[in-house]
Amino acid sequence: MTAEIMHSIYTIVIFGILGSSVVHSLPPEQPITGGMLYPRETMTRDIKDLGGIWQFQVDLSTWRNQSLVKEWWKRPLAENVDHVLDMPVPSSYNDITANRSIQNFVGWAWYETTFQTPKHWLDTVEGKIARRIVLRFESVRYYASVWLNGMEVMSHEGGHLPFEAEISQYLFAPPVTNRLTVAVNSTMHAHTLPPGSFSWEPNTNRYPENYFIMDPVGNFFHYCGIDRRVLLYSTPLVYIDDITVDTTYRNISGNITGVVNYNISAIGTTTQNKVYVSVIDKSQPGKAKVISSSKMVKGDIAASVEVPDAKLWWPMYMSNSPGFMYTLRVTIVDVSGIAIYDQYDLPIGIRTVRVTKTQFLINEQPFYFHGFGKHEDYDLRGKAVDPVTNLRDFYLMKWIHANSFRTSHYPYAEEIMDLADKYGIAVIDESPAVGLASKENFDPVVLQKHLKVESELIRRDKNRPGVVMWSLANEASLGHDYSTAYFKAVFQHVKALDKTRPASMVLNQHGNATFFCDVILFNVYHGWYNDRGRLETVALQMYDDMSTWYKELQRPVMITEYGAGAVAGMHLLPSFTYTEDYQVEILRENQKAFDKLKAEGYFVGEMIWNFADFKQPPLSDIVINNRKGVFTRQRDPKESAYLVKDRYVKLAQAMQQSMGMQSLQNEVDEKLRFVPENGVDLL
Ligand code: BDP
Repeated sequence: MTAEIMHSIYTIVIFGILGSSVVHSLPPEQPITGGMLYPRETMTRDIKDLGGIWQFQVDLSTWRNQSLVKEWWKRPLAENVDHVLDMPVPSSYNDITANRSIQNFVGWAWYETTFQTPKHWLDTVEGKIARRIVLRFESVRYYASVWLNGMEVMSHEGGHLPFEAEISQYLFAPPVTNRLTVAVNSTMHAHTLPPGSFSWEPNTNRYPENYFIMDPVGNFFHYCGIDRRVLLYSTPLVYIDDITVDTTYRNISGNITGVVNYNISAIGTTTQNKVYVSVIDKSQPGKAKVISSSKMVKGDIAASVEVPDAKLWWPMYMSNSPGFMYTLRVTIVDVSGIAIYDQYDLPIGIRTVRVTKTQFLINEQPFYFHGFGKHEDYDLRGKAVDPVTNLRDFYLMKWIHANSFRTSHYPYAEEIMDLADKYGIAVIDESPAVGLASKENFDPVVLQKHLKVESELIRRDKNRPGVVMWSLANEASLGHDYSTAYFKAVFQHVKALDKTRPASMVLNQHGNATFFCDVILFNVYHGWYNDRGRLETVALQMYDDMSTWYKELQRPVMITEYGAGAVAGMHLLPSFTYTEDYQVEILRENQKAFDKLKAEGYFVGEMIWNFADFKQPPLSDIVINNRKGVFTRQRDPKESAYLVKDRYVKLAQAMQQSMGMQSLQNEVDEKLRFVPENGVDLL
């Protein structure tokens, strides 16, 4: 299906839903082309961050369409509305003001900023601008249309993933100021990813006139807006467009030779250009190890480079230098080898991943996941990340001795993924396909969006050693032929795009589509969503579930969500739901089952739901947040954090021992605070 058709479908759907008879021509959605390498500064590339305080206003007109009818992008926002608000970018817009209609806003929200183009970006050679200038959004949730100086530039559907366009032709030269306008729409419905529901309430005795209700799927708050960085960057006109790396190694009597296979596509090159590729070991400043290869190119090259005495990328607790990263430096030069056209530094790790019937192998060694399902969710900022929270989360993961997390329920910011690579934290990288339930959610229109999202995600994260598995969906309904056909197509697509990683989806039920999963990832809340309060059933039921999965499908099995809500500071003896005591007991009962399953040899990991409390939509059974975090939303530990730390230290230690490393034993006594009781073992 072409981008134009997809775009017109979207246009009809979204305006159909909002009841407008006016169908507008929005800028066409960008097809999946180009590499969209993460903007990194090098000697040939520079970046201008457009973050800061932008102008903002929402279109509260009855049909939410007056901003489009009146073409707000044609004039400064302040000329279209009574007053404009200030809004930080990046940030979700919901929790910044004191205004409920902004917190829950559904429809078009308008952002505007101004900037000057750096003068040297516009230098010309033979009358033509000599640089390529790109405008990039790291994520806008959910639908974005972008205009520069009143001219349409691009649109993009789907949050959490980057999109960009070349904008040289729309720019004004300094001192004239450029005006950047972004319209964001957060309407979710049966054909968005994730889906939502949308209904009009015609009974004016009970609802205000023209009242609609939009409920997104899931119990995480529907944060919207420009929630990641907005960057302008420039490259030369001859430039490196994409790099795909796949690594392996030879191990001859402990002597490791890394093999880095690469595919590079360059734009604007001719046979007068050469590409140099080097692998740089930055851990040895001053005497960086550089292994190079070079080729004549025009367009794409595929080749490989060998790294003698290679240091492999390992997750935490499998090596004394976990997360070891090399730099793959790609340089385009002229035929003399002297004049540099473009240079890009890609961080890479050398490692392999493979699954057997019973094991998850990293560098051919069994890996046991012990970590968390997370959310991008923070006070005030909603889904916008910042370096402070990012690092706090990684320090906490280190403190608690986790070795992994899942990007539940959507792709996380690249800044987070960078830290996972660097610290040796294994990531299950999830798409935003959470909660596909009704037949409509499996419609061909949604399938096309799902395939596109997977393409965008793999394009973004394919080179990350920390990403060890793809999760294609969370808790989809699987009981129908149409859902089997749907997932067959999504799995085939992902497997064709990436042959180096296992692919799976997170399950909460059995069904034919489970057959496509390389690893069984299962969510279940014994003692919470079923048999609530009956602690003595938890370990038995968890063991029964997971061993049944293995018997049925004969492949590695892991738990991706289990847990219980606990309000920090609330205690009762005996424990009761929502106390910290009950959460501790639920986790401990589940963990008894995990120990037994692990001993049986096919159980490959455990992830708690959730790392931290997170904001929910208004729900009846809890105050404000989902309280299943072992940390509060402000990242302070609950009692359960000490239980988990006790367990994860021991799991880390077992992993070190299996790798023949010096164990953490000497640290353990000092680190543990929570000593489990000697209860009756029900297994
Ligand atoms: C699981 C969902 C997760 C929820 C969790 C819960 O995958 O998104 O937050 O339940 O209810 O089923 O806490």
